[in-house]
Amino acid sequence: MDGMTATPARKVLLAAPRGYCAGVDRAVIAVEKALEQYGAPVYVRHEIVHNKYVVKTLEKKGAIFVDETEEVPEGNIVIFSAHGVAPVVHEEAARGKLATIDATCPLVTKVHKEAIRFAKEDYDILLIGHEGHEEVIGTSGEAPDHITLVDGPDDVANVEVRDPDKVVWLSQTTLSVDETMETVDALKGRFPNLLSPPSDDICYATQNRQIAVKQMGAEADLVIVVGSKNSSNSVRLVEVALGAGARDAHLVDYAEEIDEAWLEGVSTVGVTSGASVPEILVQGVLDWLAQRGFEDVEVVKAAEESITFSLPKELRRDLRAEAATLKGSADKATAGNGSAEG
Ligand code: 2E7
Ligand code: F3S
Repeated sequence: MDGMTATPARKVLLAAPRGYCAGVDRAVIAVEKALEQYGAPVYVRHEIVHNKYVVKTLEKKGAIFVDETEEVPEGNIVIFSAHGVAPVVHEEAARGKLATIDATCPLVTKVHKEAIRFAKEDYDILLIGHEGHEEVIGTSGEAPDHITLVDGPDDVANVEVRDPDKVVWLSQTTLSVDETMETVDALKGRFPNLLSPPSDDICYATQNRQIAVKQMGAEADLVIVVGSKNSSNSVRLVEVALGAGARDAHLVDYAEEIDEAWLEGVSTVGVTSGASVPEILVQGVLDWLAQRGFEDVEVVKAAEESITFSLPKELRRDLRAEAATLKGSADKATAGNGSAEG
């Protein structure tokens, strides 16, 4: 021994899978294709996915993001985000003479269909999810009279149902798997005959990203999750990392947001990204870490993903012509009204 303290080896554990899921890929390509085929502007209701960089990049290409369908001028094209919309939003678009492209993730559509079916069978549906999240608003809108939101295990005590023997639970697709099971257990404590959904509502991408971050969280001193603050699945990855034993975990949109102080005493950094995050942003974080001695990158592989979704079928139609016809018929009706009055 020479009496010197050796610096512990610095390494990065890189989660796989991470980043884009099939639903995000489809939604982002849908906006790009709409811009290519129909030309700018193309309106998008809500952030197409919850990622600042994606939204900014699409804005530069001519997409205009709006909070409400009513903000879109008549005779235009509007795209609905990957998180899904309530039926009233489709009605608003029809009233507003808009041609629509529905970029709702097919796995969200599946949950909407489950909600419609159980409502028809007159079940009380307990939708486990986060209040105010776009996906929950959309799903609840399918059967508002039958759906009650349950926002985590602490909310279970507040749930009221018409018939405790005719209750089913469904969930948002991006929840923490473990916390959802806690909520379901608590619900079963109150409603022993609670029915479960026919298949998992928490999607494959959410589950796989959580499994991977759990594996690395057990080993990492610090976990950096790339994702935006309003991205439910990305926020869950931070929580899962901490729950798995990581000493520290943070959510960042860009490498520039990493605080040098987080690296104090750290030898192993875990890196992952939410389902709405382009890989270029993860690369930025890896470059930032490499510049600080974290050059050694080891991939922690939890699952293979090969699922893809076909693009929204509306992209095969001439939506500019359809939107113009809708506007034309609205203009004619207005002119007709005008001359009758005059
Ligand atoms: C749609 C759905 O856009 P995201 O960050 O959304 P979340 O729901 O996590 O805030 O991620 C992709 C995505 C996930 N779920 C899109 Cl329903
Ligand atoms: Fe769909 Fe899951 Fe992605 S619901 S948009 S595949 S995170």
